Amino acid sequence: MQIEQNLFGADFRNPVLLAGGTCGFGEELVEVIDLDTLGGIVTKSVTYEPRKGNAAPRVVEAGNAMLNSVGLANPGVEMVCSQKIPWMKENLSSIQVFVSVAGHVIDEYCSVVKRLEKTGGFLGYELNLSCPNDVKLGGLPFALDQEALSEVVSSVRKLTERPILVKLAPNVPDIGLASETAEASGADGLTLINTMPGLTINVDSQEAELGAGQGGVSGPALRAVGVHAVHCASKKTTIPLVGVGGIMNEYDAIQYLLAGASLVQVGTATFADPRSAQETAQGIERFCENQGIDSISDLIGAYRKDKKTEGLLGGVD
Ligand code: RRO
Repeated sequence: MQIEQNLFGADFRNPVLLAGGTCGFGEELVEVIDLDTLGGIVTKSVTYEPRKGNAAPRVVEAGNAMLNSVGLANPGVEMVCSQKIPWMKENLSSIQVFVSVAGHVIDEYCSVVKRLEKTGGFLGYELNLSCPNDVKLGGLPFALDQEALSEVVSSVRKLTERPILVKLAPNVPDIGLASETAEASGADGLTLINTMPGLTINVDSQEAELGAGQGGVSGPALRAVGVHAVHCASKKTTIPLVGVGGIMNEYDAIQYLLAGASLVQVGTATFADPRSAQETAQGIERFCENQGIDSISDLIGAYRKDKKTEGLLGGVD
């Protein structure tokens, strides 16, 4: 049973990564899980200056979902280069690391990437163009504006030969179009999807439950949105897709693979059980063995090949 893949010029021992913003830089989790059992990790998004983040509470429950507004809290690129990357080099040398990059303006993305390029010691970048909680931005996240999306991706493309994943937002009119734009601008892969803007209100105080007011919805309630986004992107692009949103176990992950994702990320589930990603990876392997599937590549995009969905009702998605 072959669960390993070579993508972006690198070997992934299995298709499961920890999602950006849910595992820091790996240090907090190393005590609890064996990170070497994963395909890789995506770090917390890194900005040029350190950011304290938004007012507490930053996380609340929202039905079958979680609502967060962390507000991009991170130590800034200098500290990441001097402390976090050396730690990751030493402790995560056998898994693939993507550094997530965020910013208010295109120049900030470029400055962060230029600084990280000088340091090295990781595989590639995930450009976070879809954070719903960046209050100072004053405009739309880049992923919600085709022109801004294209400009930021092509600007960063000029600065690095490392693989660039572009993390897109669910709340766009046409995720297929956003995917095409990101690919045409130089993305090597797409991460679909970030959280969906949401709000919960305390009925006694009549105030928002989150300190920042609104936040981003993640967890099981987001899963079908994510699987659909991957499916739409897979019809419009040829680059590898990374599925994220509501993956709690191997069956959820396999839905993303069937829809066309080559890799998946586990995020919210890690908060409930730090071993979720590890167990999901083991579960995928077990599933394939039980089903007599020789290679993970037989699962990836298999939904598209399903004759039952072709030509029905004028093209059912
Ligand atoms: O830090 C956050 O509040 C945050 C980020 Br950067 C993101 O990309 N998605 C999200 O739900 N929260």
